[in-house]
Amino acid sequence: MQYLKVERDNEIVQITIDRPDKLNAMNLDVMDEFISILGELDDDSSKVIIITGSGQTAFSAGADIEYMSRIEPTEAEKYALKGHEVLNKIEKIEKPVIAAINGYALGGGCELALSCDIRFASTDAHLGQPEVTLGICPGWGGTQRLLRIIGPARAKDLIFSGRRISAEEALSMGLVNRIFSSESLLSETKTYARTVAKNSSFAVGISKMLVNRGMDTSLDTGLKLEIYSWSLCFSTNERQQRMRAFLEKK
Ligand code: CO8
Repeated sequence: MQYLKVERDNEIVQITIDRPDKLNAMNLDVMDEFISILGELDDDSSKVIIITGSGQTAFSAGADIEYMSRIEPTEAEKYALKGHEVLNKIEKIEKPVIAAINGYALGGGCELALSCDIRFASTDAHLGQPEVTLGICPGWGGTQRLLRIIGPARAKDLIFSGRRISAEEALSMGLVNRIFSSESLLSETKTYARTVAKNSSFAVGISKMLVNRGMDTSLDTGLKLEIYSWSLCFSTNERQQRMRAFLEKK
C-alpha cells in the first residue's frame, strides 16, 4: 500500500494514513486502499482497529482540495460514493474501530473520525467541518453522523460556521470520548484497545450492531433486536467458557 501503513500487534490493527506532506488528505488512492484493507479485516482474527494519521500535525485534513478543484459533478459523485463506501464499512464492520485523532481532523477527516465507534484526541487536536468555506457542504456523512453524535443545534453551528474547535470543546460536546497528551495518545489508545480485545469479540461485535441500529429505529424495535441478539450469545461456546471460568475462580 502506498498511503496506508498497516501494523498488527496481536489482535490490534493500526491503520495510519501516511501522506504527511499533504496533512493526510484523502485522495482516491487513499480511499481505495481503505476499501482493500477493510475487506481483509472483515473476517480475519483482528479484534480492534485503530485509525490514526502519520506525523505530528494531522489525523487528516480531509478530502483532497487540489483534486476537488478540478472535478465536475459526475466525478464529485464518484468521490462521495467512494468516501461513503469506506465510512459505511467502518461503521458496519463487527469490530470496534477507534480514531486516534493526532492533530487536525477537518472536513472528510472529521467525517472519517465520526464513522469510528470511539474517538480519542490529543490535547492539541482541532476538529471541524470547514466545507462551506470552500463552497461545498459536508459530503462524507458529516451532516448525518454529526447530527446523531452531538445533536442538530451543535452540528449546525459547526457546519454553518466552518469553525475549528479544540479537543477540549470537542470533549465538552461529546464529539470525542477522551483526550490525552499528544505523546501518550497512541499508547493510551492501544491500552484501551487491548482492554476491549480481551472481551468476547462476538459480544462486542453484536453490541456495536445493536447500538448502531438503535440510532435509527424505534425503542420497541431496538429492544426486540436486543432480546434476540442476547439470546444468540447463548449459542456460543465462548459464553459457556467465560461464565464457567468466572464461577470456578470463585
Ligand atoms: N487537500 C489537499 N491538500 C491539503 C489539504 C487538503 N484537504 N490540507 C492541507 N493540504 C496541503 C497543503 O496544500 C500543503 O501542501 P503544499 O505544502 O504542497 O503547499 C500541505 O498540505 C500543508 O498544508 P498547509 O501549508 O496549509 O499547513 P498549515 O499548517 O499552514 O495549515 C490546515 C493546516 C489549517 C489544516 C490547512 O492546511 C487547511 O486549512 N487545510 C484544509 C482543511 C480543509 O478545509 N478540509 C476540508 C476539505 S473539504 C472535505 O474534506 C470534504 C469532505 C467530503 C468530500 C465529499 C466528496 C465529494
